[in-house]
Amino acid sequence: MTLFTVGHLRCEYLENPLGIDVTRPRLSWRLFSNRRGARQTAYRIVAAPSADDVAAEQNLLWDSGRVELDRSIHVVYEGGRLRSRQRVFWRVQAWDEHGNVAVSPVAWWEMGLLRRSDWTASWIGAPLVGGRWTTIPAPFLRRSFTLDAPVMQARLYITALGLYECTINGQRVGQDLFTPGWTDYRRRVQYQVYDVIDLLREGDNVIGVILGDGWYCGHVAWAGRQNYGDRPKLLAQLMITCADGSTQTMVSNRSWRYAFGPVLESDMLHGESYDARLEMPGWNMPGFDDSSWQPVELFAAPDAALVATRGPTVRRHEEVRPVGPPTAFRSHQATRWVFDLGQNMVGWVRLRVRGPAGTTVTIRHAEALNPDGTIYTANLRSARATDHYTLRGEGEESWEPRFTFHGFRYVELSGYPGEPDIDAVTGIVVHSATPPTGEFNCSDPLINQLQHNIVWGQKSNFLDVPTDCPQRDERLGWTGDAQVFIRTAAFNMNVASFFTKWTQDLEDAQSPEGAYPPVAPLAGISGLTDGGPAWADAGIICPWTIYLCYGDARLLETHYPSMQRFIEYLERSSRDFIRCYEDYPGFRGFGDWLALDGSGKVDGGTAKDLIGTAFFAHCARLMSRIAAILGHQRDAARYRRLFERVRQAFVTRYVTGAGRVAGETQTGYVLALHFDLLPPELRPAATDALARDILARNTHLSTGFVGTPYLPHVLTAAGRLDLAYALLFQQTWPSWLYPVTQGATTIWERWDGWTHDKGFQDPGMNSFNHYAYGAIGEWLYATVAGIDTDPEQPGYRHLILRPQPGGGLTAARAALETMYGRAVSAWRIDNDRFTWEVVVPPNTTATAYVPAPEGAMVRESGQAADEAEGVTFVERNEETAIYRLTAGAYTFTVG
Ligand code: RAM
Repeated sequence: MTLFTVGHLRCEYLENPLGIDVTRPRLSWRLFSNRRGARQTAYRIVAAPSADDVAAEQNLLWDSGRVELDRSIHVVYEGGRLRSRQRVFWRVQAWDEHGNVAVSPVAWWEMGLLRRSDWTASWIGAPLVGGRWTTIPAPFLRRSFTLDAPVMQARLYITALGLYECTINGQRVGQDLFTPGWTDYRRRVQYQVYDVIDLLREGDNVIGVILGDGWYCGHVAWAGRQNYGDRPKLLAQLMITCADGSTQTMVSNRSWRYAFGPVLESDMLHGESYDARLEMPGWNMPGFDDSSWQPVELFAAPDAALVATRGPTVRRHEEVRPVGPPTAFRSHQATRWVFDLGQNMVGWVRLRVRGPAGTTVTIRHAEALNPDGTIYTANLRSARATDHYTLRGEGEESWEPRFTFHGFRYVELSGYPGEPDIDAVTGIVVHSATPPTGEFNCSDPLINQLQHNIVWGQKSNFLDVPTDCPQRDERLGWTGDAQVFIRTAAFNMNVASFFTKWTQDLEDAQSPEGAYPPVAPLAGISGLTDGGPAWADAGIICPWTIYLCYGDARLLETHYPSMQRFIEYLERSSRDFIRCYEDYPGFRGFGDWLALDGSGKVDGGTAKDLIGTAFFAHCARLMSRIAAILGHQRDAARYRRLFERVRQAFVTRYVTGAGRVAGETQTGYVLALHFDLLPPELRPAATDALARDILARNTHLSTGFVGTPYLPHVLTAAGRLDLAYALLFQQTWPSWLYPVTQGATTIWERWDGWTHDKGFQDPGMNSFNHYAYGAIGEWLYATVAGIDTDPEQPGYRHLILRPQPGGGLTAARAALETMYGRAVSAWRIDNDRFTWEVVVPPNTTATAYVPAPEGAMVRESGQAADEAEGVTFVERNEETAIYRLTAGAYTFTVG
């Protein structure tokens, strides 16, 4: 008998989360077994106030009893009502299909501060405010306090309007960056919770905080400063229990003092200036004389909800070293040293320098080089992206900024004393800590580089919110871009909690009329409240995608009323079901953004009303499915009817009897086909027209942000896999591989961001790190390698394993950490023999499509596939043999 174990316990996607405010948290676990057919038949969860209680099964807060279900994800806690600060320990027993039982290790979660009245701290800060375009130095805040007994338990509840970096007795609290994260601070402010017991000691202690402007009052996009408020403010509450049973709460209040120190300015877009001569050694340690510091100011609490952090915080990840020594550009003014890090990235550099006190080193950042090798910064627009470090003048100095980030591959130092060596600069990569889940590779090095670029586009733009780009004066949570990329993102990394947080930002940004905006969080950068077709629709597409990939029905439930308001808004604002009709008085959308379809327009030649109506139909249909999932059958029927009507309106308006779609653009055909808007008999003609257009352009796509993501899927579904691969392998622009052939290390915003003939595209809008076109990634995973979800059993409860080799590839492999465990699909072709290794995670099943021409023998681990354990023959057609698989590892061979 093979053993199985149960583990990987998660609460709301997180391992032992400290400080959540979900009052009915969901619990998930995994079964581990190599046995074919391993599955859960029953579970029992017990929860108690301590790990010992859980082990002894006493004082239970909840005993689910034995539940005869195979469910192992998102099981809702149904114990007693959870209080602020309560910690709950839990474990699960699981029974497998043979009746064996396994017991998990004990896990826990801890509640944050659930009521406003739990906060006794006050909002504090310094008096300087700066202006719309003028920055201020970062205030340093401190407070000392004494503990009369050893500490038993200590929690810090902390947030800011702006950014905070907190230390206790000189040691940094936690590893999170850019906390408390970006929300619409007028509505919602997140707080963080830390266990700080190891930082405290009996006797004198000091808590010290540096405040940064961040998104709250620093520059956001092109809007200047102070978009949410005038200056940074802190709210902190340290709650301590001592060994003698006494409790002490140390809060931010009038007794704190502030001073300005070495951080002269710090702005997310423009950079940080630091004068090490102004450091205040020991400022965050006991014994420091703060008599010259001033009492802080007190501020009224903002009229916003204080909520626990939902998403993963931003963390440091890898470090990147220059690929070689810097190139020197000497002039009479200064010598500029240009380093190449070899990778377009997001974060900052750690500077190493030695020299006289008062010397200022200027650090500039760029994504590209001019032909003469100097840095190209025109595409940063007004973002200065420049750090300054002024030396203390003592030995080797090492410095990193703390409240800014840059998007760059090249670093320019000027004012550097002497000649910098290669170690003068190290790139520090930061992004939201979304755990990596996916791997994709294949036999073609250019495609592997494309996958690399997609992943780096994701790392670079998942910085608390999904941004369009990380370098210029923009860096906004563009809804269209997020919608386009979310599915790919969910392959590469676990983005469930990242999007749980951001879909709330989206709802917070919904207009009173029901429209979703072009960017979330709202940042006051445009008067637009409606993002228009394919942008606003993120409000439905994103929660739906998280449901598909993680089985998260609660996210749908949470946003259901908001999504309903959106659909009603579309119904009201369309005319005869045509959305964004020609003389529509509101915003008609961004069109097929950045399509190079020969129309010469930035939004492509596909009519906005056509795009609008297609997405209206798509969202109505998704809503009908969502309503059914949530058990709202009447709504489901109503949205289904709505879908039918919009589809009818689409056909009447845009489709000829010969299957031509108005405007004859690729995107028009792609939307009509992908959203299933055409009468079945017209699909072949529409597919032919699409294929003809692609060939007429010498096998090039002409799609922009809207059409591109669906294009390969449409071709695959229509039996034109050959053409999908031909486009994938196309190396001249517009194509995915063109930037790769030009040495790109991330995804470009534009198909022609740089070309031999024209050089750089319009610097007004030319990012080299924009993930939207990286949406091809989902096709690589799902079609080339062959791992896909089944909407009927989401979260990879049932997997669709369907590799579709082509394009001359001889091998491809994908692996994916699903909620249930690791899935693998890896195929190779040698000497006409097809070998396919798959892994189906425990407690899941799969449908496997083995590419096998009629008559070819399909084997699994050497024997006839139909006879293999765990394999059930389903059906066969000319090209494929279809099997149903239980959990386990399999090796299929054909030929
Ligand atoms: C650009 C952004 C984004 C796009 C919008 C319409 O400014 O970079 O990618 O969604 O425009």
